Parts: sequence; structure tokens; C-alpha cells
Amino acid sequence: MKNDAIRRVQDILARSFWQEEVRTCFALLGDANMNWAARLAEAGCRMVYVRHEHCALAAAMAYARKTRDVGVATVTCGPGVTQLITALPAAVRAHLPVVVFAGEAPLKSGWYNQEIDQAPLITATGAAYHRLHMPERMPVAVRDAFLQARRERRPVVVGVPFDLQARPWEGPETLPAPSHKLLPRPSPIPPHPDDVATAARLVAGAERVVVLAGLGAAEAGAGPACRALAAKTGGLLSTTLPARGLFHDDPFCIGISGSFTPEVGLEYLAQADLVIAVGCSLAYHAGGGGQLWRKAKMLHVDIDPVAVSQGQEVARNHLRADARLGVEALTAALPARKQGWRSEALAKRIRDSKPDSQVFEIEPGLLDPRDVVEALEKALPQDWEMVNSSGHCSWFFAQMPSRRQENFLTIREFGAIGNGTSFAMGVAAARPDSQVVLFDGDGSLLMHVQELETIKRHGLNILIIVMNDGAYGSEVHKLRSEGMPEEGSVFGYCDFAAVARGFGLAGQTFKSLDGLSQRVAEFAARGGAAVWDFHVSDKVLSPTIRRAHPQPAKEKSG
Ligand SMILES: Cc1ncc(C[n+]2csc(CCOP(=O)(O)OP(=O)(O)O)c2C)c(N)n1
Ligand SMILES: [Mg+2]
Repeated sequence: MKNDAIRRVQDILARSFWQEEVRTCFALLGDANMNWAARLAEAGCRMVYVRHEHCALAAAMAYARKTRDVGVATVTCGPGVTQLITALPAAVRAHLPVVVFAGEAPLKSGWYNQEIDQAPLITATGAAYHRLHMPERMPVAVRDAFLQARRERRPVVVGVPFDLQARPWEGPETLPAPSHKLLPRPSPIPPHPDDVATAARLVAGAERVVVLAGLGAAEAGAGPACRALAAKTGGLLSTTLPARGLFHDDPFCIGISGSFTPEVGLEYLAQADLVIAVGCSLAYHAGGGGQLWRKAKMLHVDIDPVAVSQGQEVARNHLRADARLGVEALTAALPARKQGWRSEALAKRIRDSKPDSQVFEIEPGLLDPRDVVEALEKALPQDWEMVNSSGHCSWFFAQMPSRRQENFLTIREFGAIGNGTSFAMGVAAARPDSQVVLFDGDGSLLMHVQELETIKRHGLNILIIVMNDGAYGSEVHKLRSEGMPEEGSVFGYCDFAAVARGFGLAGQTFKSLDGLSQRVAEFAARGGAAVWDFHVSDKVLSPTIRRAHPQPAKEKSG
């Protein structure tokens, strides 16, 4: 018998999420969430039914980043909740607003096999956990969960015992106003004039300025202001990895700053005497652990400027302001335009240099990952949504300087592999009319390869590019550098084209780059999903690995 004759708590809970304007939910069902999920789906919410709970949450994270709204996922109690633990820390550190509807074990039972104390598990990751144990208050509690997720830009998990969900609803009919109607308008904060004057003196005295923008700058629409500041100081431009592409067409952009800095960027950052970091958290990796700009003073322009970040002293000069307003005020306060270190020759150098010029001897029949990326950079249409994943190969995939920031997503704050497919699914759900292209490693893709089925079933437009070195590249290079056996890090070349076909997707193996543009054109005409497997040599080491893990003499090449 269908149990919808009487109104139940789960009806109101589903309505509460609908009231919060949830129109997409990433879900994996079980006893403790399926009745709620069925009602949300009935209300008209698009449900993306994934094959692992981690992927539901990770997809919701990418969805949140892409839509600048709250991402929503749902999991059952116990084993559904424990699967969230790898994704949550990344969501916390990346400041992603996500709400997860989780079931909880029934309160009425003295014993339940899926029972586990969920709150400490969730709060250990830095996420918030709300126990919803008072049915009449649940609509307000859901609203409050969304309020917290939005205000603190943080994941919030709501746990609702499933016996309570099934109770008849005895509360009021009207729901509270949705969270976004209650939040104060976050107007951009202007800088204090005294701080602008101090910062302007610092900038005026510098000769070699780099303006480094992070996601905060992108979100504040500070890109043009940063370009103007760099132009007035005769300075160069750079971005953090997540903000890659903010200056994609500027001849004085030296690329990403951080672990993935290209050759030319390393050279110029080392000469900089002032780095103006705008709307970025100055995380450990963004400054190469303090190694990238050793000679430079730091000016941090941010709504929350910091002196110390992730264990390092990062900035002694601060301008507290919205990124755009702060940079505009600073530029206006500078005396006159200077030449700085800009020149035609420098622009040409940036334009002509390869991200990494080291020479390696590689095996016949295998590709150089740098050539793969260069060819893809030329061949892939400019309006495709790009998603970068993890692993050693991410150094290479990061080198696509012509791509615009609006079409780029990467979330790496917990350093986990295995997220690429989920992030791509989140982007595909957020931009259903766009083609998404995911760049992933073979190990990372295999970690959640079951999601190829989700991609197929939901008809998501995702082209997966696998940089297949037949190995956990990050591990094999480190083991080799220590003269250790490679066991456990080298697996051989998994046949991803066949794997893709097994899931009903198109699959193709690339051992040569000939005809790549043609393949791209054919795929673009069709759209949809496919897996393209590029067999690359594991003899090509990224500059980051070469610096941190020098190889034994016999392994050295070039
Ligand atoms: C969840 C998780 N498990 C293990 C690791 C350790 N790890 C870092 S990179 C990597 C290898 C990834 O292999 P692949 O995706 O093929 O990329 P590659 O490094 O080969 O380019 C591993 C196992 C991790 N970062 N995250
Ligand atoms: Mg690999």
C-alpha cells in the first residue's frame, strides 16, 4: 500500500528542501533516505542517482562551485554516511556550501545494525552535523542548515532518524521563508583610506610587481582591476590553480603560481620584489611552500587578509577589502604609470616558452604527456567546461593557459585522488547544455570507475581524457627516487576504451596524436560521453617531482 494517504514528516522534509529551491540532488538510496528522496523527486527535483555516496557529495561540491549556490546530496544512515568522509574535508577546506540529507538509525530500536554515532564522524572533518530529532521543528532546522551552509560556506549534514521521518506530520502547514531571503546582502567592503595610502607607498616603491589572483578575485569580478593594477605598475600577472585563466589572454600573464608553475613563471616569480596577492588564501601550495618568491614582499588584498597561512608566514602587508574595490582603490592611489619590467621581449618570452623544456627519452609507442596536453590545448573547443583531477599528471593538465577561468574547475584541498568523475558530473549537472571534459589519471579514474554507468544512464556530456601511465605516477617516481621497488605503484596499461564500452560509452585508445583534431571535431559534432585513453610514458617527470624527489643518476635524462 502506498503510504501517502496521510501526510508524514518526510513529506514536509522534502517540501522544506524544495522550499530552499533545491532543484538538483545527487543521491544514493537506502532505508533512511529513500522515502524522502522519492518525495523530493516527485516535487520535480532532478535527481542524479550515483553509484557511490562519496560521488554524490563530490558531485554536489562541484555543482556548488559552478552554480555559486548550495549543492545538495543525500545518503542513507550508517554505511551511507561513512562513505562521505573523504569528500567532506575537501568541501570544508574549499569553503563549499553543501547540505547533505542523511538518514539516521531509527530511535525506536534498541539495536540497529547500521547504527553508528554519526555526529563525531562528520564533525571530525570540519563539517557541521545537525541532529533533527524534533519533528515539529524540522522545517526550521532545514532552513537553518541552509543558512549555515550559505553563511559559513561550509558543508552541513542533517541526520534524521528514519522512524521519525515516517511519523504523521503534526506541525504547521506553512514553511519558513527560505534561507536566501533571510541572509543579509553581502555588499563589497571598501578599503580604509589609510590602508590604501600605506599599500600604495609599498607598491610605488617596487620595481618588479606580480599581481597574483585567486578564486576570491574571480568571484569578486576583480579580474579587470587586477589587469589594470599590473599595467599601471608595469607588473606581471599570475593566478592560483583554481583561478587559472582569469588572465588567459593577457600577454603579461606568467601562468599559475604554485606547485604547477611553468618554467617562465618560476623564473620571474623568483625575481619579483612585490607580490600583490588578491582574493587568495595564500595556501601552502600557492607559494610553493615559500620557495617561489623568496625576494618579494607580500601584500595581501582580501576581505580576510592573513599573516600566517597553513603553517607559514605569508604576508606582512595587508589591505582589507573586497578584491575589486581594494585593487581599484590601490591603482587609483598610485602616482603614475611605470614601465616596471614589462617589455615586448618579455611578452614574447612568455608567449614562446614551453611550460617545461626538459628532455626525456621515452619508449617508442608511448606519448609524452606534455605533447598530449599541448595537442589537446590546441584541439579542444574553447567553450568546453574543463575539470582537472589529481595525481602526477595534473601538473601537465594544468598547463592550458589559453582557457578561460569561467570554464575551469578544480578542487584539490584534501589531496585525494578519485574525484574527477564526480566533479565532472557536478559540472555537467550545473551546465547541462555544455560539453564537459575531464582530465584524469588512470589510478584516479579507476578509484570510482563505476560512475561511468551514472554518466551513461543520465546522459551526461562528459568526455574523459585519461593520462594513462599504467601507474600511480606520484608514487612510482618517489619510490624510484629512493631506489625502492616499484611494486604497488605500477600496474600496466588498463584498457579504458574497453572499460568504457562495457559501460555503454564510446572508448578510444591513443598511442599517437595524429588525427586528434579530427577526432575532436567528430566528437564535438556528436557530443555526449566517451573515454579517451592516452598511453603516456612514465619516464616524463614533472618539474615538481624533479625538484622534490631528485632521481638516481641512472634514471636522469635530458
Ligand atoms: C584517496 C587517495 N588515495 C591515495 C592517494 C595517494 N596518491 C596520490 S597520487 C596517486 C596516484 C594517482 O594515480 P593516477 O590517477 O594514475 O595519476 P598519476 O599520478 O599516475 O598521474 C596516489 C595513489 C591519494 N592522494 N588519495
Ligand atoms: Mg597514472
